[in-house]
Amino acid sequence: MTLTLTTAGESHGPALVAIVTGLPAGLVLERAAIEGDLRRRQQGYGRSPRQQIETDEVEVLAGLRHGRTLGTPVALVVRNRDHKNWTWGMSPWPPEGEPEGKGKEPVTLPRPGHADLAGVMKYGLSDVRDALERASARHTAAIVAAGAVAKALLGEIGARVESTVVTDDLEQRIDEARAERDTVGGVVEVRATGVPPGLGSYATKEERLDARLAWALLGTQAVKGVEIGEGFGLAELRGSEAHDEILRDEGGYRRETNRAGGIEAGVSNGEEIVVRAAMKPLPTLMKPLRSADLETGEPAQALVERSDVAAVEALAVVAEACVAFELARAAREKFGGDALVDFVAAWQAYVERIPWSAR
Ligand code: EPS
Repeated sequence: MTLTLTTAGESHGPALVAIVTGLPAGLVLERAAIEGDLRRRQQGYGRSPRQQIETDEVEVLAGLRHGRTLGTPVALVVRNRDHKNWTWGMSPWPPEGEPEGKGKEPVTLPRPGHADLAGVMKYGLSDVRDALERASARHTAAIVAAGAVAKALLGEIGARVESTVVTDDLEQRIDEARAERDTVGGVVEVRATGVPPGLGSYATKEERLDARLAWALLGTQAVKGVEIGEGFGLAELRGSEAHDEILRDEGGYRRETNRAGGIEAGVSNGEEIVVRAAMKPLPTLMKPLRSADLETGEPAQALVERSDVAAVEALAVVAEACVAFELARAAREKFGGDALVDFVAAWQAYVERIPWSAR
């Protein structure tokens, strides 16, 4: 039994879609919890005026009845309110009869750092819009909706996932960048408590929990680096300084330090899971970098259009969703169960067997 997530949707298309399979039957989902996370993702200092257009809400098309999962695929939809301005430009069918609107003129000035140039070459496109629409971080709304579902499942076994921005003086850096018509990135941290030892496995690469978290985070727009626990800092330390000594008391095994970030050999060790992700500065610049026109081959400046100065606070919420989804997936693999009660009973029997108390 595993959890899967498939998403579809373009930034200015009609909607984003997330389909989650593998949830047990009987899990209570709350609209307010999902929409609360969608709103959190939209907030944050430095976002673009696009966020004044969008007020993300979730629609559930399948898998839920009266607020409880049926054990069948759950289909979540987040509509793009901005689509009303793009009904011609992003029409799924030839836009005959649609009033002309945004997206009519092909984009031919690829932005360094975005999917634009690699996308047109890879897919044989002539309009950069055909690449950028799916590559857009608007997609992360679907990830956050699915992450909220994963958090509901984790809550049933006492696990909780939170995130924060760890870059200092972010607002000041954003103000400075905005004044210079530039963008900034930053670093976010996700912490998960109450995660039992034994999620993931050292048996194969695919099962390693750290690899799965890194995969999920690096698969997110603008993320260029991931570290677990002390991460890159561990490379500077001696072994005697780097590892978390094992202590035992009446509560079970515990550590006084957590440099491993709660994962050893690809397996959760019962300590808090600590993961950081580094976000590059956003590539749509008001003061564009050099590029080349796709039609003429002539030197040109990259596309300039509405953009965020920073979306680091949004990334924190997205990273939280990614980590929650991967932890929930690993928990489904470990505890199974078609009904939520079976899943919870398997977790309970396991944590009673092992000398561990939640942290
Ligand atoms: C994005 C560009 C901007 C962002 C968008 C991601 O969109 P637009 O071009 O419509 O102004 O606002 O992010 C979102 C819409 C969102 O909800 O996060 C990009 O190119 O990645």
